[in-house]
Amino acid sequence: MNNSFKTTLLMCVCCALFSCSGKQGEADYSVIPLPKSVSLKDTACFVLSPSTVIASGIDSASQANARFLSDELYDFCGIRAEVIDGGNDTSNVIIIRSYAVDGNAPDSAGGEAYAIDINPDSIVVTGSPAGQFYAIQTLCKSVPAGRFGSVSMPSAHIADYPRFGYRGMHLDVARHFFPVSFVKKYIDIMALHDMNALHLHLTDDQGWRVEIKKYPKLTEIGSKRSETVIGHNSGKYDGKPYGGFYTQDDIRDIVAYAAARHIEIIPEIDMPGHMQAALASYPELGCTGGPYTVLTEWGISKDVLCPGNPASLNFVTEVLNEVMDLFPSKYIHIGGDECPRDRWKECPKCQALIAAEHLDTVKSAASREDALQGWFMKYAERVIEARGRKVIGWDEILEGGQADNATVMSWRGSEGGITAAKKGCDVVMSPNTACYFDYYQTPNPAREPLAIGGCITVKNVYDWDPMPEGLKEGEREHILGAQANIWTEYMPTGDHVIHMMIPRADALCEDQWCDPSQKNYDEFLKRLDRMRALYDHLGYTYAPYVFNGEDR
Ligand code: TNX
Repeated sequence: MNNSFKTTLLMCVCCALFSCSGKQGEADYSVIPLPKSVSLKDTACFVLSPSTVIASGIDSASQANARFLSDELYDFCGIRAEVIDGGNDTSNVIIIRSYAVDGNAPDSAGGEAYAIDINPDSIVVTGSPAGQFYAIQTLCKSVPAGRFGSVSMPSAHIADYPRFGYRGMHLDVARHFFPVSFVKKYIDIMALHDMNALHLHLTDDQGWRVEIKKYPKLTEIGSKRSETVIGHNSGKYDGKPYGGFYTQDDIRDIVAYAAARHIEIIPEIDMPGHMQAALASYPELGCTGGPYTVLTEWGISKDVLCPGNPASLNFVTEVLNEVMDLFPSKYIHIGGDECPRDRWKECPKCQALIAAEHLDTVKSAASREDALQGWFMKYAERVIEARGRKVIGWDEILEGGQADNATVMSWRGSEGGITAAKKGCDVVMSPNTACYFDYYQTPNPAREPLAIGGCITVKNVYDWDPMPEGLKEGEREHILGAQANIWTEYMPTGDHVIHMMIPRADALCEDQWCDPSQKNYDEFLKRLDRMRALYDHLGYTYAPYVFNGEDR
């Protein structure tokens, strides 16, 4: 620390001491994710106290952000700064400005850039609505966690923008169901990490979790299973009926809550595999006609949707249209993963479709049933594109050689993503080598709650670069960003999900937001200590391993 900065700090502490009562704190702008640039100034600090006011612009977005800042500051450090809409106070004020008012926009990265100018009398936040929101997160993470009477904030200029435009987390609400209140908590944690996409895995063999008005049995029957296997498919069952689903009102509530935090919800209806809960509800949609039951153990079911049956295609059209009515997202996820071909090989209807569509001659497919999967994904793609939306799917979506407008989520390592980017498809990197937060977090599973297997430590996540090696210019632009997945076979409670999410999400968000040149694991761990204090304060059930040296 240089001398003039020490003097500044001393002045700040004195200001804080004389200006208010209660515990004094000090802000530190080394937050997670680390901003691109922080230039400290030689002037005195801004003192945040209950007499600080927040003045928003006249637009509703900056007014909403101003309120958000007021509430979050209060939750984090106990100081309530009052909001004045369109206010123009000249001292002890935090001003939230949109580009239009400022006229001096920072270089915008997908409209998510922001600047914060901290001076003794004022803090000026500038950005688009999303940029302001990330600025607010930075300010709130910079204050100390706890209950303070005042916080001195060193004068500085902060300028920041994300490396990637897609910064996601996924949540599997099918294997276990989580109430709306928990999904909101998950969104809060994502917002705190400057993420902008929540991929909700809404359907699977073990449960269908979203109300579809045209197909009421999907939730009447498909949202319930009779019991759940114990452990890793031990053959023993708990004997307890399990179920749950989101009504369409619940979904609208979740979507609005996320949108207010600049997070888009991307719904996934997994097809044509992982469909057994739907087949249990409507057995005619499967090749054998059933009967089927909602699966009570984990793994991959051979019973999948029968594309040879026109009723199945109608089902896909109608379900996707209701889903698109509910979710305004640019992307609709149609799964495409882990679809065994066994039933299709023996199904006269599927074989007739293969013949009628000449799928036995598709050269880019390894088998006629692979071509059928490709044909089916293309069908779903047309339903989605008819509404001006874009398809996203797991990397198997490339296998049939047909869904060529799709954005690919590369999960089986990075290969699928590399192949897709070379073909000119957009890609979200989510490899199971760095982004599977359902894996253990230490090399010693005995100290952890039961998980699926594997090992992905905080350091593994931090050391990963979403930009795969070996891509040329023009191909690299197709890498939209990164996402971690939380598959919940072994996570029956929300607290358990958070244990798997934090602090790996801290490492992930620096992969998503920061340039590789900014990253340094030891420095990150120091920043993480301050996040930990915040998690303690907020009562989050994070994993302790990296803090105890148990992750090696
Ligand atoms: C693979 S990733 C799956 C999921 C499982 C997960 C467990 C993907 C597209 N499919 O169905 O839950 O592994 O790690």
